Amino acid sequence: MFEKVLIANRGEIALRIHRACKEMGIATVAVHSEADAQAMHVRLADESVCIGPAPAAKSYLNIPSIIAACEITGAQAIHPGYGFLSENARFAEIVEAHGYTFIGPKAEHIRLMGDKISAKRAVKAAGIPVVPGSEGAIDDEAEAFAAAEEIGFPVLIKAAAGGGGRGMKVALDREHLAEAISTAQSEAKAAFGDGSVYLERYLSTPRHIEVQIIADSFGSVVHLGERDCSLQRRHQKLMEEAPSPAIDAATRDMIGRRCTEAIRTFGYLGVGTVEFLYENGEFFFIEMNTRLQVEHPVTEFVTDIDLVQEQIRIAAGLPLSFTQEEVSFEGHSIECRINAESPRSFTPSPGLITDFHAPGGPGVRLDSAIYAGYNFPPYYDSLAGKLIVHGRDRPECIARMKRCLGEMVVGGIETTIPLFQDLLVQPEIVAGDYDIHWLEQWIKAEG
Ligand code: MV4
Repeated sequence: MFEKVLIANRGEIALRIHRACKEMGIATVAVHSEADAQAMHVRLADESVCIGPAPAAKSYLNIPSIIAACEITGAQAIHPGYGFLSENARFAEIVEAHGYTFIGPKAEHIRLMGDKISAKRAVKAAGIPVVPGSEGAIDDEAEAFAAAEEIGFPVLIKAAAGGGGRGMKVALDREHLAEAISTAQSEAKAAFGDGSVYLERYLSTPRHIEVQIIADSFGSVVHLGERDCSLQRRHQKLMEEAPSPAIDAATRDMIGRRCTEAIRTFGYLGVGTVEFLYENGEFFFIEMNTRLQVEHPVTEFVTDIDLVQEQIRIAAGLPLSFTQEEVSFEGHSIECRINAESPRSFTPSPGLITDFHAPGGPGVRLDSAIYAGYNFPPYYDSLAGKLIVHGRDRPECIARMKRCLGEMVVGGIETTIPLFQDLLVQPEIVAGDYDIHWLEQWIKAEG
């Protein structure tokens, strides 16, 4: 096992990784920007290294600085968290070339899944159901029209290098296809340096269901069930839950098996998330994420598995500490993302946190790096914390979340806490009856 791990991230996820390391007897190295000298991840780590100025491009994305921090401190492995360098295949290769271990999947799989066209081709060949669409990239208008006629309108044009909703265009009919394709291609070229696009049938009212998988270097691949991440605004998830209110045990077992069988054929290593749209009882693959995700705690609550400790074990060449047969799903879990934002306009609200009180009690977890007296910086994302609760069933879970939101105090800045208090009494939320558009429509209607 590693003796020292460098955490190439900040905020709540840096604390999450630090906690896993300490419980495994591993020393931690924090890296930080000049703006983050007072950040909690720096205070908790055993050692810290300043890696550059406030802008992420000069610090948390600064690969030479991070490698140098490893050399200076003698860390043996790097955990990238999520965001920043976590899905950068080149970074994973550089880490390994310098003799350190990248705590994550192999560079080849990060690269394969980073290109949405190659990802879709690979998972389809491995037996996972995908959204009907073009076979690969669209090169010219004739190809686009032929594919769209077969798929049927409306069609969605997606960028191969996009993902997470970036670089998508809807074409409602034939008349708008050519223009939508050329706009999508030039926008993709400008944004990602790769103008490749592909076509898919547009699913109008799906849910976003994602399956957590985990694989070790001995060929064990296990699924940990699904999360429902349909409640999002502008491709930013706000509330997630496990299990999905729309999925029963037999369906979970079916899609979970399809995912593990596919991932086994790849020789994949570490944690991964297979993302689906789910509509009228059918799953359609959209993307695979090759990182630990923000919403992983809801899976940890219902499975009682520590995903970060398992990631570290896998990277150290140890086997998974459980088999598929040993995984069971207990109760229900919900996560609310407490963002430093206005709860209505979602404008960022950085600044001095004057008061802070954490909710607690049975089945409650708060993953956060804020504290009273902390100046929440304007340079990074607005996630101030994740409030995650577990209950015996969904009603108990909702009641517990409401109770916790009422206890929690974050003074001096605006947060999304009041938004969740309004949301959790809506009949559709109470009933679990929502799709990927529900939240934005509700926000619009609420004004
Ligand atoms: C789609 C879709 C409808 N049909 N693909 C957006 C994020 C990216 N991961 C894929 N996305 C979508 N792909 C087809 N063929 C609708 C979306 C989508 C969406 C997906 C998941 C969660 C929220 C969403 C919000 C708007 C659109």
